[in-house]
This record gives sequence, C-alpha cells and structure tokens, in this order.
Amino acid sequence: MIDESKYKILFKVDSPKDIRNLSMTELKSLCSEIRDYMVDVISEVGGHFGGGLGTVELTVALHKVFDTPNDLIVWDTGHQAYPHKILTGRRDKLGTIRQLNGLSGFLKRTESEYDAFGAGHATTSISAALGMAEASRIQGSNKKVIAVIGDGAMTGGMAYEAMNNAGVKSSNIIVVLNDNQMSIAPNVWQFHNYFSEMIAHPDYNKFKGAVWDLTGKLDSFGDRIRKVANRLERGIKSVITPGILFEALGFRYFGPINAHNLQQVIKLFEHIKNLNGPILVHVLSEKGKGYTPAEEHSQKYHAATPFDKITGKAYKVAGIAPSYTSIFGKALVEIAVQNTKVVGITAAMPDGTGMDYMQKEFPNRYYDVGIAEEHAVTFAAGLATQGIIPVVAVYSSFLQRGFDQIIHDVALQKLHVVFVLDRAGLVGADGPTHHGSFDLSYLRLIPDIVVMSPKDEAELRNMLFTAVNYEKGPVAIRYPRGSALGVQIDPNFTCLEVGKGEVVSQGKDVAILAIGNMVEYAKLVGSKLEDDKISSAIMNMRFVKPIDYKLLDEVASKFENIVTIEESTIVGGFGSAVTEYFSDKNYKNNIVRFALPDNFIEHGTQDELHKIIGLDPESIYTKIKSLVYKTNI
Ligand SMILES: Cc1ncc(C[n+]2csc(CCOP(=O)(O)OP(=O)(O)O)c2C)c(N)n1
Repeated sequence: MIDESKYKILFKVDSPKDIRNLSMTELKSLCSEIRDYMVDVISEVGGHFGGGLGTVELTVALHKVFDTPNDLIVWDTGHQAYPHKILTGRRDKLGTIRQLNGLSGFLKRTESEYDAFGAGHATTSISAALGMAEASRIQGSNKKVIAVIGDGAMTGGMAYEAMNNAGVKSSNIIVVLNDNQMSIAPNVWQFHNYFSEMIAHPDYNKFKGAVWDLTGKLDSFGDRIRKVANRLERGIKSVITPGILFEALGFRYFGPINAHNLQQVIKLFEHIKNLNGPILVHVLSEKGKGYTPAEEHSQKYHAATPFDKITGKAYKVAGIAPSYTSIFGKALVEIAVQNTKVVGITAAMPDGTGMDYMQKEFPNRYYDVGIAEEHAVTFAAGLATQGIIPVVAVYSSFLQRGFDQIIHDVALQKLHVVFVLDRAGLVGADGPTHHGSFDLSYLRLIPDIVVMSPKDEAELRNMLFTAVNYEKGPVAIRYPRGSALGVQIDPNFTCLEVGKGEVVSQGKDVAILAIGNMVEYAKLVGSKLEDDKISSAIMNMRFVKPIDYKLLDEVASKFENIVTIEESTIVGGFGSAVTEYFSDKNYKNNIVRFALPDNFIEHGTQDELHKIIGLDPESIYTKIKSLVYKTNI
C-alpha cells in the first residue's frame, strides 16, 4: 500500500501545469518524491526502473520549461519515461504498469496526449521529432519539439541519419542526449572515449567557463568565441567543445551538464528554448540515481521484478526450469569450444540473449555491436564471406530492423549466418512493440533460408548444432521468452535432418501439426482429446522452411481434419505454408489454423494473452473437439 501522506507535493500534481508555478525548493522536493514513489510502486509490481530514476530532474525540467502537451517531447525507447507518466496524469495508475489493461511500459499515443510518439524500440526519437518539427514549420506553428535519447540509443545508426537530415534542413529541433554510460549493459558507444578525453582536457575546462557557463552567462560573448573557435583548426576546436562531432552535423552543442542539478538543467532549457536551428543538449546522468542498489547494479535494475525495497533483493520465484536464453548461451559456448570458427554477436543485449556466456568464455570471439541490429546482420555477412560462422542472437521483434540486410546481404549471397531469435511469440508485459509476432512470416518468404523452432530445450541445442554445421546458407532458430520445459539434456549434440518433422504420436481422428513451443500445447490438447475418445496424431514440424512436404502428403492422405498451431501471426507463417501447399496440391482436407490474430496484441502475462486470443490449450481443445464432432456426424 502506498502511503499518500508522505507525498506532500507529488499528489497535488495531476498534470505538468501544476508544476509550472512551484518554487525551486518545491521542485527539488518533487524530484525526491517521484523517486520515492517509483521505488514504492515498482518494488511491488516490477517494471523498468533504473532509467527512470535517472531522468527525474530532466523530466521535471522539461515539463516545467516547455508548454507540454502543445510542445512535444519525444522519448526514445520509452523505458525511462516513468517519471513522465507520473507527472502527466498517470501517477495513480503506475501500479498497473505492464499488466493486462494497465499502463504500457513504454510510450503510447493512445494512452496520453503527452505521449507525442509511441516507442519501445530504440533510436526512433530524433527522426520522429524531426518529422514533428518540420510539420510545425509547414503549418506555421511555433511548437517546440524535443527528442530525449540515451547514449545507448545513440549507438543506432538512425540517430545519425536523422541528425544529418536535421542539420541539412536547419530544423528547429532540440535533442537531449541523456548520457549515463549505460545501455542495458555497459554501453559500447565509442564517443564516450572522445568525450571523456575532451572533458578531462585542461584547456577545455578553461574555455568552458567563458563559453558554456550554464549559470546564465551563455551570452553573445560565448557565441562569438565559439564562432571564432569554429574557424580554427579541428584540433583546437575539439579542445574547446567536445560537441564538435555534433556540430559537424549542423547542431549547436550545449554541455555536458549534470542532469541531476535541477536548477542548472532548467536554466539551460530556458536559455535554449527559443533558439533556432538544431540544438543538442548533452546531460550526464546516473542510471538508478537515488536508490543505492540500482546505482550499484544498474544492469540488474534496468528492469526489475518485484523486490524488497529495503534490501533491493528480488523476491525469488521457486522451481523454474532454466530459460531458453541460458540453454542457448551455454550450448553456444560448448559448440564454440569444438568449432573455432564460431563467433557470437549481440546488439546490446548480452544478458538478454544469453550471449554473455560467449562474452565470458571467448571475449575475442564475441561482439556487442550496440543497438544496431541492421549492422549486426551485415557485419555477420562480412564475417561469413571469410569462412567465420557468426551466430547473431537478437530478439525476434528487434530483428525486424535487419530485414533487408537478411535478404540482400545474407540470403542472396547464400552466406552461412546463424540467426537466433529469442523472445519469439508473445513476450507478455512488454507488449506489442516487443511481441515476436512476425518472424515466421518475415523469414519464411526469404529464399534459401532455413527456419526452425524447437519444441523444448533439448531440441534447441540440437538445432543450434545443426545450424552451425549447415554450410549452405542462412539458418534461423526461434524460441519463446522464459523458462524452457525442464526436459533431460543430452550432453552430446545431434545433427537434425534439415526439413524433416517428427511424429510425436500416432492417431486417427485429427492431425495436429505444431511448431516450436506449440508442440507442448498440442500434447496437452491431445491428452484432453483422448479423454473424449478423440485420437489425435501430433507432429512436431520442426522446420517452417523447408517444410516437410513428405509428412504433409502423408497427413493429407490419412486425415480429414488437420490443425496447425504456431505462436506467430496467422498471416504468412507456418499455417499459411501448410495451406498454400495443400492448395497447390489440390488437397481438400479441413484445415484449421491456430496462430496469433492479424492485429497488434496488447500487454499482459503470456497466459492471459493466450487465453484472450484463443491460443491456450483449453480453447484449442474446445475448437478441435467441435471440429471433429461436426465432421463425424
Ligand atoms: C531496436 C532495439 N534494440 C534493443 C532494445 C532493447 N533496449 C531497451 S533499452 C536499451 C538500452 C538503452 O540505453 P539508453 O538509450 O542509453 O537508455 P538508458 O536505459 O541508459 O537510459 C536496450 C538495448 C530496444 N528497445 N530496441
């Protein structure tokens, strides 16, 4: 239970208007109340945590200085926007975050007029804000547009595409670079070295006092010095401002300043608010600020499960089987021991993908490329041309970023790259931006690729081994978020026959063809049908491409009723592959497809969502039962 009485100011703030008249002392108290409130609520319900603790002053300053929602704040990714949610009318709903029908964990235009742009995937903010800034220019309005982007998100190429565009157009856009040196893991942004070198330089500090004094003396004198400095040689310029890299892109650079010095941040925003042209404000913040466990272990507290707020310790959930992620990570290391050509690539998610095992065991055969999924794919293609076997582990929804690269750089050249897609299917609390709903479809349409999905963790190991040894071209393996089934693991690897499914059980009334984690659902459904004296044959198809045509022919000849089950969109995936084949062969069997519906699915637990969309064992069973009864009458 939240004790409202301890929040003297926060509970009087129902919208940003309520903070605009607060004194500096009150604003500072508001910041510490926001932090306390985040700790109180998120320790109970879990959610993204450290990023938001680091943006408290920034958020208060933005909403104080700018006229939101008329002025537009575009938060990148959105996990750091909990303080923004708290200040924009959603305080009382924070306890519902990431739960069914509750607040989204990211930004959502339909959730609030203050959410100028939906987010969830990184590195979109500058492009979106630039679009808004140009719309404002075309429409003759004087809306201010501010993109807030983290240093992690700045490792994504689209940030530079957008900045280049803004520079060329001299657009009125403010980019706030929230630099905490962390992505989820320690950030791999090369600019950090540059900044720290520049900032440490004694000449920089001498000049900074006169040029970028942020206590209010950011005057025309400073501007003049900068202009002169800009005409000097590159080396001297760099000494004067660490923002020279941004300046080259046409941005005026302000900073770096302490993101937790509220007064300073407000002052700077007030100063730059009415300046024209692209502006970059560089603030230095601390992830997890104000809550010691999150400051000390910022990677762990990027997103938190419910925890004891006094000790910071997560409440343990007992008896869970190892995750698919860890099974993959360990298997990759075992394979890499035997095969020295294997390297691992992650796009800023070493822990999330299990690539941290490679990082630890083979640091020289491990790459964190930053939040740069497109680059990860083409980089892997380059490695593959030279006989290296790259294993690229990316979440299913993030690999959408690399679609053209998979086609153009990998598949077209038949390069042997192994894609490992974690978080395939519904991911639960992260919602529609993160559900891995589309991979079977967007991969299946690519020529010469092998697409497979394991029924359990033992099969995942063998699929990985098969993929690494399949030299003819690209291979993708997809598996769900969360715990595996806890099945026995064979320490030896077995190569699977590519394109061959597995008959799990024989039957006569209905054939259930399933892929990946849905094989387990098929088994549960099969045993319930058994109780009703309906005998089902269950096929673990293993491969969506190449699909097992021989098995499909057999099934077509034996069963009137055929069911497909996949946890991927109904459009163009596994069930589509089956129905297309049946149509081509003029087979007339009844086929019912269970899959994700053709709409975006909100957040909730995986089980809740499965029930809502009818992809839970009970709903599948009920539908199959009526199908069999109907055709038997
Ligand atoms: C395209 C994409 N890849 C990966 C992620 C996963 N992800 C979420 S937040 C994050 C780190 C972002 O770091 P930064 O922008 O510095 O923000 P901070 O959390 O440090 O405030 C990553 C990698 C994502 N959301 N989108």
